[in-house]
Amino acid sequence: MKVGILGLAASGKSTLFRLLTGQRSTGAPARRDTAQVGVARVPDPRLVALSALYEPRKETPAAVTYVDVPGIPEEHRRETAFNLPEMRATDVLMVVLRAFADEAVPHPMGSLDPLRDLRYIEEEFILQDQLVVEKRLERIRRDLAKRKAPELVRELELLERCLTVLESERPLRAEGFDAEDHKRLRGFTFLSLKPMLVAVNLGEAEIASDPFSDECWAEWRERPQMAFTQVCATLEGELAELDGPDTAAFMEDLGITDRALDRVIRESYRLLGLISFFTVGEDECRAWSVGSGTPAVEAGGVIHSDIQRGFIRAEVVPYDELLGAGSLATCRQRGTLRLEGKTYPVRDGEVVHFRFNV
Ligand SMILES: Nc1nc2c(ncn2[C@@H]2O[C@H](COP(=O)(O)OP(=O)(O)O)[C@@H](O)[C@H]2O)c(=O)[nH]1
Ligand SMILES: [Mg+2]
Repeated sequence: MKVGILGLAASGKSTLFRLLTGQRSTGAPARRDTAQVGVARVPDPRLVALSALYEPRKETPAAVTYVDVPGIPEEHRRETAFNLPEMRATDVLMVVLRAFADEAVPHPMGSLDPLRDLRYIEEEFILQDQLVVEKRLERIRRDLAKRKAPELVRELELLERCLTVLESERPLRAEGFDAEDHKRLRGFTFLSLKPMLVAVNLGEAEIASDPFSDECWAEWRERPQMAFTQVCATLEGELAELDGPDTAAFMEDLGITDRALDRVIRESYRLLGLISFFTVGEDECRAWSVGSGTPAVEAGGVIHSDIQRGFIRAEVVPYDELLGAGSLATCRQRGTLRLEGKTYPVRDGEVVHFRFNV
């Protein structure tokens, strides 16, 4: 599961990518030929609390993988890198919109207007998808003229529905396809079908402002499969240089209560459709990622294929019950530790202990 970072040139994508994935800036602007891939740890106070209880040798949070596009040469700055195979292979798109002013860094459109940039980017997604659909439809019609395959007819109908949506300038993510349709559409890697996280990159003077308060954002904020957040890349960079008590003091001075990067990572995780369950012990306390509704036996398989193969039972307790009780043994006594079978859908925030036998 990956999040692709997209946006116009000089919106702060690479800067945010480095900050999210904990890579130090080299100072030089990144102008690489290949997409960069990096991993961010998902901040989770529940895991921190469980670790405080168990004092394990190792604490392992969940992770989100980010992909940054290569630098775009000057002459192609308006033709964004949206169509790179690395971007198509992602599950969520994080669109970075520039709202910071800096005369030393020219904006490719000549002025600051995050909503205009978002509209432009969304139009680009829709256009790219439309090209893919039209090409495939042409092919299907040609094949159908030769032989009437029911599978092809179904695909034709689905793609015609997609075309109607795209021609009315709407993204596919808003269309509400069912699971079956999603499965059929997956291979096309449509850009406008991917959930979208909009991250407005603010200037330092604006950090306390809400860039989405204007009326013109209202309609966007109601759209499905989207999330909106703001961040100030330079400020997050400064925070990353500090540690411990310095950070807290600095944040207090600025009047900010939470790290924008944490918010970005958490929203990314949510849009990826992932939930966390925990395993605990003196060796390791760990958050594991599964899709919402994943049956216990498959959740066990995420940890080890042996657990899936030899699954007997899952012992399950919500993390806050465990924190209140102090140990799994006490939960067992209190009757809050439940025994669940293979098909039990694991829920966010549950501590799970798998019993298996191979
Ligand atoms: N003032 C200011 N400059 C920024 C901010 N974010 C990025 N930049 C600068 O803008 C330039 C382009 O940033 P970069 O991350 O490479 O943009 P990309 O082309 O979207 O990957 C760099 O010189 C950054 O230092 C910000 O929040 N404030
Ligand atoms: Mg870049």
